[in-house]
Amino acid sequence: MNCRSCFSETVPIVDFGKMPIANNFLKNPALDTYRFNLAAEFCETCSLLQLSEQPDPELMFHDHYAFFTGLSTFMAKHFKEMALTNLPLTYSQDFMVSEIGCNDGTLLSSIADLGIRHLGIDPSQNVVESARSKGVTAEVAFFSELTAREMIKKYSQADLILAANVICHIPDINDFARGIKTFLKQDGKFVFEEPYIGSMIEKVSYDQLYDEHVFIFGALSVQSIFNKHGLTLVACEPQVTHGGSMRYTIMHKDAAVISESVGKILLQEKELGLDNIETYLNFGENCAIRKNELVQLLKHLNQKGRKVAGYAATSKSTTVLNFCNIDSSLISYISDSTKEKIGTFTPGSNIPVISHEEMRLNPPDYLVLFAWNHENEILAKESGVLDSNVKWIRFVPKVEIVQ
Ligand code: JHZ
Repeated sequence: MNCRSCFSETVPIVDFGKMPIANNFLKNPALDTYRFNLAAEFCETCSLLQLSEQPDPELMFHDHYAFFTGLSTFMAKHFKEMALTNLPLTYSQDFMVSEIGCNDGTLLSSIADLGIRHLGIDPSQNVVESARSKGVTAEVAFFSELTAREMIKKYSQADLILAANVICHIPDINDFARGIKTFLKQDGKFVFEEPYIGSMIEKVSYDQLYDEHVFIFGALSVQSIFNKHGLTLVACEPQVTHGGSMRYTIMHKDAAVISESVGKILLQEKELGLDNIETYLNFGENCAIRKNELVQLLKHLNQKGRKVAGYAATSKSTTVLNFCNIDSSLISYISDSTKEKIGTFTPGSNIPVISHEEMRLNPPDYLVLFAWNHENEILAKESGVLDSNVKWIRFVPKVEIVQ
């Protein structure tokens, strides 16, 4: 295929096989018929890791999107910090903050509470309604250059544009970058954070790859994407969220003051081989090893008559369950806190999703931690509530029973 950013020929690195829509949690699994091939390719020219095929955006983002940002207390605090630390010390009355992919308004509500002009943009109607209920001004739209023009007409250009775990969902990345170029004031900042390619490679967290995540970025690829559009990377700040993320700050080239962090992270990425195809081919092989280790452990526990369930019906779990061919014979159910997911089945693998309360009433022997990225929050929350005999299984950064 050709790279979505620079159009060079890409190299296939891993193929996970047929996949359903990751967040298609349905009460009637017979209706879950759509499948696409989940595979990743690497562009040696601009170091961009990308899916070779992505379903139509409308199949993933709609009026019943099943993910709500605010369900993690840790993430809610993190986004408050992201919103507030990026505000300048002083700003005029017409200062405008926009968030692309505002979801349920968890981040923007901190801006709205300060009475600052703001605008959330998200393609999923139901989460936008949730944002509006928090006093957040939000529009239902996919962000693009055209959307940017429409938003400027209706509101204004933005001084600060924020996005978290969103840009990696947008396949037409050049149109997106043109949209930022248009929407961002001349001295404005675009700050976004995403799961980091270095962490995914290091931890073999292959479950970061699913339909919505068409890209996994690093500083090398981000710099290349925005440079083509008169914008530039001015800062990189590593984050602990989602198993390792990177926060990038982008400005118009003319206004940019570039921090030392950019050179430092770019150099680090080269030293780690994140611009080298061998690193990615090796990652592809490691995915197969991880799959085998998890399946062997689950089969072994099953043969010993142990009851195994899952904790958190994440989007990421759809990749793990389908790639590893795990169904309800190996994992009886998965418990989750999202009310929209309870009573449904996991896409493709048809494992029932129940509430954590129901799980705690009749707990299994083992719980596979599908939200491994929220391990600290979840283990702290469950200690003292969950039967202390229940053992946790993690599969990132390696497959093991947590001691
Ligand atoms: P979590 C989503 O991915 C989708 P997911 C999206 N594409 C993305 O990029 C990331 O978020 C940011 C459950 N849970 O955050 C609730 C509990 O049950 O890893 C959700 O179903 N108890 C936009 O889905 C799921 O986990 C808890 O205590 O992989 C969310 O998982 C917590 C913290 C979560 O994201």
